[in-house]
Amino acid sequence: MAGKPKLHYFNGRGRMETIRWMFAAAGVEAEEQHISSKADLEKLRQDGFLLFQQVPMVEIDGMKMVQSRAILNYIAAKYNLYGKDLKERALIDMYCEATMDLNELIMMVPFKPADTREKDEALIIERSSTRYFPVFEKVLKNHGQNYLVGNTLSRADVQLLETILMVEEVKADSLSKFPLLKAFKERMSNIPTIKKFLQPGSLRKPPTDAKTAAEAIKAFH
Ligand code: GSN
Repeated sequence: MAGKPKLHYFNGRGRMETIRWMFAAAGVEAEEQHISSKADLEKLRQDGFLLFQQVPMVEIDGMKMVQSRAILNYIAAKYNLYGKDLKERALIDMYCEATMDLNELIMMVPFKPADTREKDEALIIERSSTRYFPVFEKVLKNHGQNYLVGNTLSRADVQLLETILMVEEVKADSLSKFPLLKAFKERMSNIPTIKKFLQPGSLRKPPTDAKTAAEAIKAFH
């Protein structure tokens, strides 16, 4: 049997967190090799393991994969989280790109100057409540299924749940006007593989604090 996928990244969420989520949702156990200094990153580069000199990098199936989207595409396709045909995949891609736009807004906040925090958070609240959540609420209503696409779990569900939880960390009652999304969140959080990931002891990382952000900046800049 092939070994566990190995995730190379700093010990924080960043661009690896969605990959951690995707493995967890697929029920695949992964292991982590943390980059905690410039020397750790330099070693991976010297060894020729980083195609574009960047992480995330995931060792999987004999490959050293980089580019977070490429990695997610591979995991989703491998573990049947990517729809049953091209049109389902197209929808899944649109939903995922949208959640990623929102996710990225949140992901970057700890790396910005502290004095813009209020403005950054206001934008997240505005974008989620006026641009993204109303659309997903409508998708759930019109589609009438437990999942966003088709009638089975896809990466779109996983990525939306991840991002909902991130928005709630900014504003706890963010779903108050979105009953179907609230029910979606409960349903998804209770899928056994996901439930396990949400419990302590999983590879899930806490929100990036100033100390973790400073460590990442030191390693990557
Ligand atoms: O999605 C991706 O994996 C790439 N398009 C971007 C990867 C990236 O920016 N990696 C950063 C660290 S994680 N933060 O976003 C990185 O490796 N920076 C060092 C560098 O020399 O670019």
